[in-house]
Amino acid sequence: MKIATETFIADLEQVAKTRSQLAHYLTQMADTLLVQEVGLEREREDILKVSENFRKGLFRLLVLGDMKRGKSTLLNALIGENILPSAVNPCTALLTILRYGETQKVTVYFNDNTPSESMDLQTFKSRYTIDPTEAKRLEREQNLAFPNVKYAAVDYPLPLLKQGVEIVDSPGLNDTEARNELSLGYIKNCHAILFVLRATQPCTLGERRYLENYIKDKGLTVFFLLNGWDRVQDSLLDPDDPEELAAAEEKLGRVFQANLAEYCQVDGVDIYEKRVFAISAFQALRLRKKDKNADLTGTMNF
Ligand SMILES: Nc1nc2c(ncn2[C@@H]2O[C@H](COP(=O)(O)OP(=O)(O)OP(=O)(O)O)[C@@H](O)[C@H]2O)c(=O)[nH]1
Ligand SMILES: [Mg+2]
Repeated sequence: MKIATETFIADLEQVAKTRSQLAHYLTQMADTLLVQEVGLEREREDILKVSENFRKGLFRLLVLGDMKRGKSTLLNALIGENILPSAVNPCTALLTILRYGETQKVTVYFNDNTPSESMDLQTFKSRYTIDPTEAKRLEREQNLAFPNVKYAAVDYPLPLLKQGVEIVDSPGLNDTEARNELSLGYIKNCHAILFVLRATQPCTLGERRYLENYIKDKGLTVFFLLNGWDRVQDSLLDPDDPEELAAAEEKLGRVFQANLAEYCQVDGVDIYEKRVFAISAFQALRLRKKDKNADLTGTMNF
């Protein structure tokens, strides 16, 4: 599969056009309901709301996954810059919305009466990421890192975002219900989910629990990204043995298939191939940092 930045953006333009047409048809439908006075006021309001969303052309993509699966790295690779904090060390602690803005800045919004606060990316990275020891302590105490923060919004002048795409990075899911609520509660505001798993640690108990409790039968569009597929080779006794690599990849593929197949059924049709991708966000980011328009073929669908 070829993920060329140019065609991706052209596709999004097409999506924007179709959405605007749909908005027009829906408004017509709502008008018809009004004229006919058929007592469907609530339905009419819903139709108008959907129409308004279509008109705004917003497409919101939420990146979910357990801690340290490479969510932030993946987003950085997608946009081709190291915008979001991603590392072995600092953990994403806030829901972070990446959206279009002429000038690059971060705004932090609070859920109490504190006025929103703007800052540059560097300040944001240093002030609002937490180290893993801190993350573990908060998890034990069932506390949030920044309880009065609603979310952060990163404005960035990227063509991809100009089409109305918003990409949402989320703190890693874990056993802290309060923190999961933050990420999972946001699901309903999003059009599609990228669920990031670690290739070399297929479907942990925690991950199966999130899928079962929050994703199953919710009518969501979920793509599963088996990230860090490059690590499969590193985990071999002989990393240069192509047969050992092929056998390991096949075995992993079977385990993921067994766990994820049930989430890739639409109206009884199996769309596993269209929903599950083995990737290396790390390699993709490396390529994109060298060349903005790099062809990421080698980093997708190993
Ligand atoms: N080898 C390899 N390492 C990766 C890959 N993707 C991410 N990593 C590394 O994994 C570590 C964690 O990546 P992050 O992007 O911070 O992970 P995250 O899911 O955002 O982490 P939290 O926000 O703490 O939940 C970093 O050191 C990345 O460099 C990959 O595809 N391959
Ligand atoms: Mg992160």
